[in-house]
Amino acid sequence: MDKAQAERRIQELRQIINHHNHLYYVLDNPEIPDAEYDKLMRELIDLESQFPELIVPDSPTQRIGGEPLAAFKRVTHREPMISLADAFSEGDLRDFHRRVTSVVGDQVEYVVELKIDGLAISLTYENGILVTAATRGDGLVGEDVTHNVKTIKSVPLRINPPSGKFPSVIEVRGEIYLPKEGFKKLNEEREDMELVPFANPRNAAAGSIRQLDPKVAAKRPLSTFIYGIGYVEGIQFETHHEVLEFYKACGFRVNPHIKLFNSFDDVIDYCMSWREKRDLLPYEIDGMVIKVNSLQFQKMLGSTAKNPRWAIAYKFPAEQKVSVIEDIIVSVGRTGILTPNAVLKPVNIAGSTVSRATLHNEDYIKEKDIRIGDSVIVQKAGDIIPEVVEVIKEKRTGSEKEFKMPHHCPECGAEVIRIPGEAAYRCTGVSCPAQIRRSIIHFASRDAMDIRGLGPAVVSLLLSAGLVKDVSDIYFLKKEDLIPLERMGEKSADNLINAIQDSKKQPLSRLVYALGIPFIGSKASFLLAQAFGSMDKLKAATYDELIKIPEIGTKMAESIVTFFKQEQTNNLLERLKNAGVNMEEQKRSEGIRLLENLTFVLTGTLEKYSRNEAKEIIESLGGRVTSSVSKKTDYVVVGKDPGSKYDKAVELGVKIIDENEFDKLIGTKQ
Ligand code: 0OW
Repeated sequence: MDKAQAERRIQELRQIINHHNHLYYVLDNPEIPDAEYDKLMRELIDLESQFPELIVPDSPTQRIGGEPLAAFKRVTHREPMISLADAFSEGDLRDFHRRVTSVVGDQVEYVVELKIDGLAISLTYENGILVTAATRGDGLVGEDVTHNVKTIKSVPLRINPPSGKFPSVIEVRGEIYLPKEGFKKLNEEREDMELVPFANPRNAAAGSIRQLDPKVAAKRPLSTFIYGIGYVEGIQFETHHEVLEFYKACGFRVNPHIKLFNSFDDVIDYCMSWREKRDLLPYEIDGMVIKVNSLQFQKMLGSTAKNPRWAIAYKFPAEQKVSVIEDIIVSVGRTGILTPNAVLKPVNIAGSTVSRATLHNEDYIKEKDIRIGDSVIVQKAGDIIPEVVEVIKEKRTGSEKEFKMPHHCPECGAEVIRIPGEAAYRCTGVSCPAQIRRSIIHFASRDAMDIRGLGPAVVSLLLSAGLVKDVSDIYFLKKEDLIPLERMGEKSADNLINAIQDSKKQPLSRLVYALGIPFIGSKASFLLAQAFGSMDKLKAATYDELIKIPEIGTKMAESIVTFFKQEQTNNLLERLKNAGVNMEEQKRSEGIRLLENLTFVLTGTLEKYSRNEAKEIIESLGGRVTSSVSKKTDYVVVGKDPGSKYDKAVELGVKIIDENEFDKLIGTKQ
């Protein structure tokens, strides 16, 4: 295909892809299957890579930005992004209406919108092209988040205004939000990675948009609703409703529940009707927004320093209801943390039946003196999980029972340890069903047994197919078990089986780390493996022996003893041994200070060792590790993608060795 043909095909592809983006992400009404869409995108990416001079900023391929930013640029809004005054009751709303009619008379139309619970965003288009996306910030100065906003498919990179109404500059305002479903999935992933879950979709959206690396935002199913206008040149509007119609015509995503009213009673009825209905929405709203429709009236009403006088937010009350705590049960999260929950007499709050509420942790229960049998006030606020707010002590009969956190995990019976200095209690069961997904993911991870192809998605498939119950089951998987799994072909099944077999040869230090003993990271695992040399010896180690090892503290020693005391730990180790998993540590030639007085510099990513481990090994053999290369450096060890230290070593003529040569030097067999 020559350049002219390519150019025509590229234009055609962009037009088709933008059209399908609009159908799928703006109108929620896709016409073609994902596979066909992906094929079009791949063709466009290929053609643009053959003819890079044809790439333009608003090509659909330009949504995933380049490298992560070092920091955010600041953007001063041409017009302040003011926020809304709040109304909490019908009375507050009628006061607002009275203030409006006292200025513009009683013939006034209102536009009523759902108040999307996300974060406000400003999008500036110059000659139809998106040039800047900025957060609200303090209303005057926000952050430039263009690189992240371009990854949101419902944000047009170019707008095609209806003929005759082409603004040279227009600042479009709206809300970026994370749908409830996406929020739930994101928090599950975060729990697997032992990250703190987001409290609500608003924080999750803000956390996603304020990422420096656009690839992170691109993975989040963020969406938008556009509802406001800021600075504009080259176009006039009479009413707010007209602005919204214009936005729809330009290809923006405008909320379908926006309504126009000329009677304030209807405005109030509409607002109240959404208090219950909102639970049916696929996104969170925390109220309604009422705006005077006429832009001329808006101008007459003006704004205070903080809020417009022509708009108000009606906030849904954080629904509270009284219920009774029938019992307190403990749930075990994916990270093994035990959370006490109140089992409530079912009560309807904000449109949904609530029979559970979180009690957070033991300290929370103590602080509020919550007992089983208490009558309590339960609240469902902006955050998702209902919460017990306080006890109604006057209703006490004396038959209420104190609650004590269990000493054994309710899921698996293993001992529970309280993390000193933290409120949380943690189950130490290595095969605890509640944690099984997380423990297999950890077991197979890169710094542990490094089983390529056994990532979170495949682990979920194995669990839902009932193929694994604890980590040792992976060593008894057969190829024919794997083939029927989704997206698992013959080749990937082979690769996975081989990777699992290969992992049996990993050194003991990796197996110790892979077991996920609380507080024992990869460095401590290495030191333990070096000190005891075999799993049997480590298993038999006493607290006093453990505490003697450098860097093993009391908390760690206690955790190790508790862990190996458990029956399920011994069952698991037995099964791993029968499967042929290595339980010995190739002892470094102990005592012989092989690398006495030698100086090393490490650069690039090593395959077999983390930076820490390599440093430990060198130091345990009498060597030194420094961070910069000089004439006094004896060896520079280079891993993948070495940095400038490699160039410096070449320049100074310092000996350069790769990872295999390093292994030979420290005496490990391959
Ligand atoms: N969150 C919303 C919403 C909305 C602007 C116009 C003048 C002042 C507020 O759904 N539907 N309409 C507006 O109108 N603002 C909204 O959210 C505000 C923006 C800043 C703080 C709130 O999130």
